[in-house]
Amino acid sequence: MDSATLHEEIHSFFESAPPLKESAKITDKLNRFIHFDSPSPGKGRRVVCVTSGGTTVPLEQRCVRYIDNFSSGHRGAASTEYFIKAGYKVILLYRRGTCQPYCSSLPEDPLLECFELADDSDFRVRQSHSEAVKGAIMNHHAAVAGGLLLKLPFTTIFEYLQMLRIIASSMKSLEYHAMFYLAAAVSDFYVPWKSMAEHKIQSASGPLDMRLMQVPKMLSVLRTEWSPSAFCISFKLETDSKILLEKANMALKKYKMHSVVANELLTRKEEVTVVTENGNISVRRDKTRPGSEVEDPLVELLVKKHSTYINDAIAQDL
Ligand code: 9Z3
Repeated sequence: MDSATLHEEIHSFFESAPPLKESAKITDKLNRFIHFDSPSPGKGRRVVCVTSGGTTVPLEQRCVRYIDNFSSGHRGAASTEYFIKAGYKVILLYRRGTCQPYCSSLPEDPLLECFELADDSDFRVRQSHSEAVKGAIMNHHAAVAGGLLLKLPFTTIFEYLQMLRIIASSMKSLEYHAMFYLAAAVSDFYVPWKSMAEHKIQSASGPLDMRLMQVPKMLSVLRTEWSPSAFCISFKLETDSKILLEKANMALKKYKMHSVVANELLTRKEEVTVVTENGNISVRRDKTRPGSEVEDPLVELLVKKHSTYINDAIAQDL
């Protein structure tokens, strides 16, 4: 596809999308977070936008049904913790209801399982969960109060791409210190808002025949226009290992990514392959350490690559 057609498709995607609620408030939050809300603000501070969870594609404007993309949000939540540990400020663009940073040791329904009634009018943390709850609250509080974590939720593909565009524009001025870590599972197909049924589609009308349009690939405009100096990592998910690396390599070249993290659905928590221009690097979870996560060595590797990228950019500027 030539660049004029892609731009036209992107333009029409955003033109026809329902307006993003509170976009001015989001922009304001982002600008404060990126430039001010930190004990040591400034251009040298590294900021990463981590995207996490799957986008939905509504089938009706007053949405009753939608198509969903698989992602628990674990990759994004765990990676956020490791980026913060490495000194980054993290903008976490996450799907509502998916895994959150610092919550992995809490039960699935924390409110009901972590607390118990003390008497008729009061409640307390259950003894068995008190360490986990304390740890989660302290870590989360330290990250937010220290100006290191800003969480922004999305649900639909429209919200996700509109928010990604706003975030990228806000991060543009950070130049090489910005990073995008695009772990969200993004829909490839969608129903344009204007051709979408307003009300619930009726089953009495017989089998449903629906045409889905292709979501324009925004990765290349993110790289070339929205935030052209940022270090960009995208993810490639496949269920067939035979095509995974080839597809990741294609994405690397087509969208000019700095690395593509290739993962297979079934083994994604054990190993990933970081595909780069200079070859592939396999990254595995350290099985000898109980509770270790593949995101730990993955983020470590990407942080090193980002450092090299920044140093090269500074050397070129001199
Ligand atoms: C991934 O590949 C993520 O690693 C997972 C993480 C979604 C598998 P979980 O959230 O899983 O921990 O359960 N994300 C990217 C998937 C994606 O949609 N990539 C696009 C593609 O493959 C490119 S942007 O075409």
